[in-house]
Amino acid sequence: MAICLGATAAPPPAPLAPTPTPAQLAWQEIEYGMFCHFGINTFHDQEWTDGTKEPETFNPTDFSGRQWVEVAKEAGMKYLVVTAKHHDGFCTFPTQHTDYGVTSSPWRDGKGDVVREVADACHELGVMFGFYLSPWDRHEPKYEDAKAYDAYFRTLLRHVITTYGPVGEVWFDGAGTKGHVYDWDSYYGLIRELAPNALIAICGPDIRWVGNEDGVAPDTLWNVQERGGEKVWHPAECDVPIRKGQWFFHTDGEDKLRTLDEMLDIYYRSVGHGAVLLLNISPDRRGRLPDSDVARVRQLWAVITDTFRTNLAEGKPVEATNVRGNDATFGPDKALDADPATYWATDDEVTSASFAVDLGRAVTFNRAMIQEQIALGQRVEEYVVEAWDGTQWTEVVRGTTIGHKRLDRFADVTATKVRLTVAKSRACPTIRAFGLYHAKR
Ligand code: FUL
Repeated sequence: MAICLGATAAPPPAPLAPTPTPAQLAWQEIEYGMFCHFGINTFHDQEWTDGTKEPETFNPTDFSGRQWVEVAKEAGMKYLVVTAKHHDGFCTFPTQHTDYGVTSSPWRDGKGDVVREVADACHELGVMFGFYLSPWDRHEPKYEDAKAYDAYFRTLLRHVITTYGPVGEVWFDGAGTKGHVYDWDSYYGLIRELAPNALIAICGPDIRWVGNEDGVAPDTLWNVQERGGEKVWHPAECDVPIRKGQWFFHTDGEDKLRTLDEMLDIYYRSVGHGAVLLLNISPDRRGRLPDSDVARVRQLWAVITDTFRTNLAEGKPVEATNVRGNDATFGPDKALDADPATYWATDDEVTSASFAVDLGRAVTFNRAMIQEQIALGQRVEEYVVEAWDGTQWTEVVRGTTIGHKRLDRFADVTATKVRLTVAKSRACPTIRAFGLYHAKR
């Protein structure tokens, strides 16, 4: 059925609560970041040291935090999270509050500062800066006294935020903390006071852990979660090391480096499932990202940009079974333009609807991309993509949630028309983008 669009102005759909905060929305938009685990462990071939390794052993030979950020930027990553302190308690930034850190090391005569160089490069190159500060501390004697440790931890938090900000993300790891009671609310309160736009991740209210270290989000992924009987927007981050099982550098780790195909699979199953990907690359004993890992992330980004360069559906004629208020503002062509602000929407009572794109000729594709306008809340529960083979519609792919972005992979399909159906939705769908692509890999 074709819809004749009138000139009446329809109001936009009411947001479906809960919705993301502006900071969450901006973070979901950037999709992809770099994690860097670097500290005393780097020099001991260990994932976790116990807080007794001598600070003298920390001595990178050719440190460049800037190189990390440059690689991140070149390889499509829009934020970087650096370990300011891991479970061993070793501070990679100078502080008078402990002598267990870079100041006691021979590196740059005790005047080096990992976090400074990374943060400065981030700010200069426009990469969002984030830091990891481990609550669990195996070195600090105050750890035995929960209250005293809370005060120590807040002091470090305050120092890092005020010295190196603006901060986009604070990463609180839950590992090792069983049995210890932290005054989380006081940590959150301090962050909100000093860095109101910073997102608190993992053990925190703004970003949730996806639940594994494989870089994979489940097929059905809701941003909305139940927390203490309340529905909240709590988007998922997929943190994964590029070398299997190794967050820190190991001298024999090169054979653990994931292949390009494995990395592509991770990308499609994290970003492509509506989550954010935080990919760890461990700086080596030089204090630089290993050449092989750098080559891998560059390859990955080259394939991604090549694949998604040309949207074969962009600007094509399209008809929908329903358009909100018959208003062109919400027409299905709004899902086929490159404008992130516009979207196709239906009338409030219509929670199942389709649009069909006329490709004008037989076009071959093997990837589909769908985005919801999540500023208005996450809605779609089931969708179908079908192709017209000249006689009938055949299903190409069927899925559940979409969220910020859904990417689907399938074998080559050649069709003259393609149809997107939202089969089930929690409220009228708001589809921001739809794309078809032909990937070579
Ligand atoms: C885990 C930690 O124990 C690992 O060492 C690493 O920091 C990873 C990101 O989180 O819980």
